[in-house]
Amino acid sequence: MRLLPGFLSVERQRTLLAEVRAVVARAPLYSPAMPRSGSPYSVRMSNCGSHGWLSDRSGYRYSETHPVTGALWPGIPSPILELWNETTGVAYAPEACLINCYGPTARLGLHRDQDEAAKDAPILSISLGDTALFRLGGPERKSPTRSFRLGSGDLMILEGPSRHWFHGVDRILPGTSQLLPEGGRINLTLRRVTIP
Ligand code: MD6
Ligand code: FE
Repeated sequence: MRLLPGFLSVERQRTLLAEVRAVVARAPLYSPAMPRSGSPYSVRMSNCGSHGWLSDRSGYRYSETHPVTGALWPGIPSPILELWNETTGVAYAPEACLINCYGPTARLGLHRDQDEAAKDAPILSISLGDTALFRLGGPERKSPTRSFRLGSGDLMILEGPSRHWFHGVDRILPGTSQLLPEGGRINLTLRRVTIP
């Protein structure tokens, strides 16, 4: 795992936020449902890129289209693509950018990201807004975990073995950032889906 705390200047965070707002204007945040149970996540989601990650009663998958509007996802904005090129060290482009939006009480359970055919490609995480208490474990659900804060402008790259480690968001710390006037946290995860 590679943590790049404070990688983004406030100016760069604002640029990314404006790009995310423009994406969400075309591809609105929706409330995904858990496989089988259909219970809703506390996190709202959207995507940009040729592939968008979805969760619903029938399972997890990548789709070219928004589950509510049926429209193709907007492209990944160039300031976001540039961050991938600056930090990951891989020559291929990302295909999916999952947008996770947290209110003050939202959380994300321990999981692994395993729906990508490009299973060893790095995942770049970009945090904006309120600080998250992030938990990173190991290769098995029962592996020991440690938790640390992800604040606005921090980047994290899961690569190598850590690409397959369990992780989640225990909670967010309301009022820790001024970036989002409405409060809360936005996390972007950039992924390669198909084998490069
Ligand atoms: C989040 N992040 O920070 C959730 N997944 O809101 C993730 O689930 C995640 O940060 C894969 C790689 C990096 C991540
Ligand atoms: Fe994840």
